[in-house]
Amino acid sequence: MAKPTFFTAFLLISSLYISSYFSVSKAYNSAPSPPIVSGLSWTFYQKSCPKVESIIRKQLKKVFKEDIGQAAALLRLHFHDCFVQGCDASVLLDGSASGPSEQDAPPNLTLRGFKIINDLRALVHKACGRVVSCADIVALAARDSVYLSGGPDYDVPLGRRDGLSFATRDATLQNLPAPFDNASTILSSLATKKFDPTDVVALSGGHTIGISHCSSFTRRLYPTQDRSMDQTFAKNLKGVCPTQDSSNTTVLDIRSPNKFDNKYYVDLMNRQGLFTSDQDLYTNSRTRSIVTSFAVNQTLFFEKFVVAMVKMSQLSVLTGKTGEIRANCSVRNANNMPFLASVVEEEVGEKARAFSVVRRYRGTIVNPFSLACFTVHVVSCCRHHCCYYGLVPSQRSPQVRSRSPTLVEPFLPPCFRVLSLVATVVRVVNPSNIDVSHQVGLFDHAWGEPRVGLDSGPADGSPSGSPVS
Ligand code: HEM
Ligand SMILES: *[C@@H]1O[C@H](CO)[C@@H](O)[C@H](O)[C@H]1NC(C)=O
Ligand SMILES: *[C@@H]1O[C@H](CO)[C@@H](O)[C@H](O)[C@H]1NC(C)=O
Ligand SMILES: *[C@@H]1O[C@H](CO)[C@@H](O)[C@H](O)[C@H]1NC(C)=O
Ligand SMILES: *[C@@H]1O[C@H](CO)[C@@H](O)[C@H](O)[C@H]1NC(C)=O
Ligand SMILES: CC(=O)N[C@H]1CO[C@H](CO)[C@@H](O)[C@@H]1O
Repeated sequence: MAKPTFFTAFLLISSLYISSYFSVSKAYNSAPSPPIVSGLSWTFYQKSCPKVESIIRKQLKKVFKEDIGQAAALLRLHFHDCFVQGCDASVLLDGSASGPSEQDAPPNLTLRGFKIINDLRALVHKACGRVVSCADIVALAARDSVYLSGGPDYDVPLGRRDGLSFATRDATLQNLPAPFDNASTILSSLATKKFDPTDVVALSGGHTIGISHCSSFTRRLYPTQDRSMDQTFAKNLKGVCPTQDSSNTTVLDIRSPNKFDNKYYVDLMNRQGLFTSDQDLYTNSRTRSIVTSFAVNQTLFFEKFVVAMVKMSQLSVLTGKTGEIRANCSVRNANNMPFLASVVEEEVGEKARAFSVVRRYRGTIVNPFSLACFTVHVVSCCRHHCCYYGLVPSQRSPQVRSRSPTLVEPFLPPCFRVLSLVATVVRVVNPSNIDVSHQVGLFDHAWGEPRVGLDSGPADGSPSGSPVS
């Protein structure tokens, strides 16, 4: 008995050793991280998109080299996304396409960075297909914004899905604290999302980078000057914002406006916080000592910031089969007219190859919908090796059925989902004369045996050749 026990213990110890070895790969992971919610995971895209994080980081390095100010934009985007109905990328939904959106509510007046997110989405989907959610891209972009401007690097749990619905204007106003709020208001508002005072002070440290418009703080200057504000600081701000409604902007952290560091807390100790919501953290007795501790110890700030960010990044996330993976971060898939085109574009691993097949048969394709259908089919077959299993189970060939009656099923879902979507679209838009399964069957055959003419009828029942890889 001793032997197996010893062996088990050895395994346990060595695996502990290994996991602790990996967990220090990022500097701040040694700190206790908050529990991750079920459905999210640290390795979510390990198989389906192993490069997602390196693609995003590489691209953002490029973007920030041009304009480091964008880092702040992306960090704030994630904050707004998560605070209003959860980190579900609802903040990205384009109002003009599908009704009122978070972008149109007043606190979002100045959100920026949407294009960067959509560009990242395009890069990631080009590499992996439509598997990574916009919400995860936003969370990773926020992390990289922190890191690439000098802050801590940390792991982000992944697996968020994109929301289907907009946050109303009211929900947005209710969930985002105002810069005019005092610390006790902010503390109780954030407590409803399970943030403690340390989290609140750490998260506010996001204001160590970025800019603000005059309107967010001029009521501290006019008509009477806020007495908790340093005189010289106030005088300079009056220069930037000569009137209450000036449209100018200024930096949030005067000491190091583009660097993610702990200087924001030094600002607060010098009464140079820009918003009431910032400065009052140093006035309030529950948060004052936390501000001081971060001002004197950047390592401590980084550690607490990471904990709070990982918490924030998991607020009311959608996981599993809820929500969707948007093909365009600005619109729900259901409202996305070029959706078919983008499915085609993104599902393709070997884009050029698939399109050359499409081109070959273009002349025989009766209308744009069957073209889309065909294209999607070819493309998803290339990816999922499901080429000649047919569209619907009843249409599967006897040969396929007899060859692998059960084996067929595991192959079906990815291909089938895309195809049934196409079938639905075709039925809705053009109900009269398109027999989708017939056409797909036909093209199955053409794909397996190119020499068979397209006019030889449906190939269903005569699959041959091996799956295309
Ligand atoms: C605690 C409550 C918070 C309030 C009241 C607040 C308020 C604001 C306001 C009013 C602005 C300026 C908008 C403008 O006038 O252009 C701003 C900017 C910003 N906020 Fe917050 N915020 C809060 C929390 C956070 C959190 C938790 C983060 C991230 C961790 C964050 C990150 C940022 C960043 C990076 C900017 C600069 C954006 C840019 O340069 O485009 N804020 N915030
Ligand atoms: C904070 O603001 C709220 C709402 O405006 C107010 O009721 C409260 O008295 C303020 N607290 C402090 C300590 O100033
Ligand atoms: C905007 O702020 C700058 C200083 O940052 C100042 O020089 C300029 O005059 C301001 N512009 C307006 C229109 O007030
Ligand atoms: C700063 O904080 C870190 C992290 O909590 C801690 O290990 C370190 O001892 C602190 N440094 C000082 C000088 O207090
Ligand atoms: C995404 O959707 C928006 C809004 O409909 C549109 O303006 C934009 O061109 C779309 N982007 C792509 C890449 O299709
Ligand atoms: C930049 C931007 O989108 N600004 C809009 C934000 O929302 C207000 C309405 O609340 C619009 O007036 C702004 O044009």
